[in-house]
Amino acid sequence: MMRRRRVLAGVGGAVAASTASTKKAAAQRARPSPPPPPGPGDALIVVDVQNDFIPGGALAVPRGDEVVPVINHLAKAFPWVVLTQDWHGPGHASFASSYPGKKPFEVVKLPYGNQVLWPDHCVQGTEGAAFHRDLAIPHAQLVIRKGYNPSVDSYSAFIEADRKSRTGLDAWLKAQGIKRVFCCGLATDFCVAWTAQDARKLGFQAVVIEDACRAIDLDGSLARAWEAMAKAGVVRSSSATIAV
Ligand code: VGL
Ligand code: ZN
Repeated sequence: MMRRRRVLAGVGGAVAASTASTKKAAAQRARPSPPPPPGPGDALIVVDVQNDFIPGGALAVPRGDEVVPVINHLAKAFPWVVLTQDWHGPGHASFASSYPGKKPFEVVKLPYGNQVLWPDHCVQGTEGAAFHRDLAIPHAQLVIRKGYNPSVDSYSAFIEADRKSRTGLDAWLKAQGIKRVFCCGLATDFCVAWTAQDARKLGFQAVVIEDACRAIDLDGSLARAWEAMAKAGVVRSSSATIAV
């Protein structure tokens, strides 16, 4: 019995070892290959790298400043670069200060659905709405401003929160023959996630460069955003996979 068990253990060990190596090979096969290098059909969308989303700003994203050098470098690989700018008027519908008794990060119901209320941020023409001073992408061709409709927010660079109004970005990208967008910037779980998902909805391939983003992560919003992006077919990638 003892002997038999020992033999079995020996066999089991061999099986375990071979299973481990098979598993390793399978993991290597299953590992998503890095996206092909950027070419003429690719655009980088740099989302909301604005002072108010940087530590010290009105709606600071933790470590938001760290994306700036990563994005500056990455942008050199892309023939097309779009910058987005959150651009609200004073008294905007997404500001807690617009509702007596409401505080930032509470949720209200607006005609188009639930709206998270934010501290006043990215008010048109203010220093908080300006791009981070170190953001350096001189070849960026387009700046898309969003959230300027007083009664409708817009996390997405494509479609406002009413899910109807368009910013025009879709048509511009298509006019340039762009088929794939790489998204980065602030914040991963709001404006980056919505932009990437709408890109898929509008027929583009979409990649999010994770280390070129930072998140707000409000009540699990980051995990939910990655789930939703995966479901929409957004590829999760890192700047290390993109040759500059
Ligand atoms: C954003 C909240 C409110 C963002 C913009 O850029 O992710 N988040 N406005
Ligand atoms: Zn905003």
